[in-house]
Amino acid sequence: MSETVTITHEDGIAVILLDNPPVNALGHALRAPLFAALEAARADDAVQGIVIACAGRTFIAGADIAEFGKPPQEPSLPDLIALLESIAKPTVAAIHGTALGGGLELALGCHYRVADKAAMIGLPEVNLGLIPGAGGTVRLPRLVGPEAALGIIVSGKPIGMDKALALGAVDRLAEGDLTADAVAFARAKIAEGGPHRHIRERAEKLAVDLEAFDTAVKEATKKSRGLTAPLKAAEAVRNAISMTFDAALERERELFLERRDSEESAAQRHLFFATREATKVPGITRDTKARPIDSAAVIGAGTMGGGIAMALANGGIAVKILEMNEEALARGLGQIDKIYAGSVKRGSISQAEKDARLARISGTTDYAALADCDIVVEAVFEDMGVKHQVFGALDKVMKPGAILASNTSYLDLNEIAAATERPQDVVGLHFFSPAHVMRLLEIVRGDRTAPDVLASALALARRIGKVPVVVGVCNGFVGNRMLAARREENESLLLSGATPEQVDGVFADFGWPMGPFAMVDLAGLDISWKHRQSLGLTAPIADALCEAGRFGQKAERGFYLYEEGSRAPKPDPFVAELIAAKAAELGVARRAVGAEEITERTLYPMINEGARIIEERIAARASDIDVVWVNGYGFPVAKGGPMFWAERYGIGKIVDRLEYWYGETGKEVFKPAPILRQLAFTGGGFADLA
Ligand code: 3H9
Repeated sequence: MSETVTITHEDGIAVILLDNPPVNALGHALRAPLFAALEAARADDAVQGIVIACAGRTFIAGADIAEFGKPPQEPSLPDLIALLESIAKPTVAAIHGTALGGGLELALGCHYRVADKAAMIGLPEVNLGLIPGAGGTVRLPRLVGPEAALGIIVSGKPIGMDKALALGAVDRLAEGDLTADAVAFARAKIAEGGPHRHIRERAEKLAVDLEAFDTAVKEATKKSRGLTAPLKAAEAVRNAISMTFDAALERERELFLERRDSEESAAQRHLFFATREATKVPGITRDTKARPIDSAAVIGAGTMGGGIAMALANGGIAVKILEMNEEALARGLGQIDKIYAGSVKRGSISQAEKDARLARISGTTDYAALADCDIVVEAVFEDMGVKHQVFGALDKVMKPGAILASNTSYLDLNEIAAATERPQDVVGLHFFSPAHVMRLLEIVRGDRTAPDVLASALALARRIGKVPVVVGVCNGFVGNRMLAARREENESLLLSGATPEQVDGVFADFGWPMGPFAMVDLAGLDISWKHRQSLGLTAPIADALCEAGRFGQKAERGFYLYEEGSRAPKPDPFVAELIAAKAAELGVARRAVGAEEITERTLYPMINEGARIIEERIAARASDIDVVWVNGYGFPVAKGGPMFWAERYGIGKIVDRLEYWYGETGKEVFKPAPILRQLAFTGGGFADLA
């Protein structure tokens, strides 16, 4: 008996109840007493069977992630499972909530699994840069077959009980009270008299064709995005077929320890906690009650407005889209229909699901029709005058207490809020394009945004499956402001002697899905051209490309050439000549530019801007910036985000090089932010700043 583990005896069955809130993670505080309880039950002749169940909202959700990176404490999870396998009397895991990672592995150490109908099981270790390390890759293939196990382990996605039962991963879905059902199940198994086989004794499902399995591995690991864990997880599952049980188990452990100690896993674990930390917002407590949101309106049916409407409808919210006229509205609604039809065609949603989502979306051209909506999200042209008109109109018609949100990507939210008599109800909801796909949501907190409006925005994000980060008001907020800093040297790098393909290559080597020039080509050069013109800015190379009609992919030429129907960028001698001519015109001497210089002049200014963002409290913490960049801008997951990467790489080294480039160019982007200088001096990390 301990604070976290209790044993009760029910007529020959020992019920071991684990209680380690919030998710019964298998930290040492749970493992040690559980080990003792299992030993006691094994030794007790009065005990004929054992049920392991959990209190609270879930069965064990895995190993305690916070323990990785700290000195290990015995008993380990594999020790616990080995102990379970030494028990001959029937052992039953009673699963509710989510049995994940080490939680499922523990359940696989039992003879049987009884589950609640709404439970989910999975091995999500790859999402943390790990592989299952307590027998999951060896036992699950024996239970459900190697291909099914491969799918579950490499995707890291939990499965529901329909699938789990069909695969044989669980033996029974409970009727009524889960623990009582599991106890009754144990009794029935005792009455049957066995044999009670542990999974290690079941090898029937391993008789598969290895060649076919290897083909399945290729398919399953196709989308690994350069991450190592999915590949290693697949290797471990293959070992379960090709090696003896114990040899495969031993190799799994080695692979797990390798992954656990890798930078990749450290980065992904950082992101796991960072994502959760980002929802803890200064000034908002558990008592801050969110306003109910059942209906929404979106102003504008363009790409952004349509995407936002779909994101909301996908989350089960009824949405009205407002457009200026019937024609624009019909175009927007037609586009939404087309996108959903594409999803049906690809098999990602059913026709019935498409119909249900579309049924939630309606259109109007009349502001008065929006009056009853709980929230309205404006997604019109990025112009303060236009925003003022829209918010002025909304202020007149929306019911009291409705949340007025703007999807602006860089404008001053306080100025937008000033167009209304209710600035406390105004908030920024900066979605990323395509809004129904991209997971990031920057929630912009204005000077007067009410705490319950922020709490509502956070709850809404959760409901529609977005990753929210609350940011303060400044030009471009966190993401676009840092992007501007990253971009600042693009043109001068080219003028100095680098080529677009060389710069993009350095980005690819770092792990970015796309370099800055390929990205501009994709987004369209005309868009940034218009933006520059509105601010009276110029960019000699990009402006010249635009003047030559090279607007990027859509024109089949931009910084690169694109063959008809292809998205593969090809270097273009025309661009090389244009760059050389511009350099000559501007008197810039051309020289060889190395990969290091490219990194220093793109990534370092971005990190420097991130530090300023922390200084100005636009972001509450450095890890919020990492969440923004990984989820919204393709920063490589394996590197944990710009601020995490900077800290691991060495802030001192970065500051030295920023100083150097500041000395060379005098440009503000290189002037090290005071907190970077401070951390370089003290050797501390961003977390020490708080
Ligand atoms: C593993 O098992 C390795 C083994 O194969 C081998 C070992 C040898 N540890 O997400 P929530 C915290 S690897 C520590 O907001 P939800 C979380 O940080 C593990 N802490 O709730 C948060 O704390 P706070 C494999 C954990 O209802 C609080 O619990 N398992 C862990 O939206 C609530 O979490 C996984 O990868 C943990 N394992 O979702 C599962 N899990 O309140 C990871 C959660 O202070 N967990 N916390 O911010 C999840 O996917 C979700 O948390 C879960 C609940 C679905 C369980």
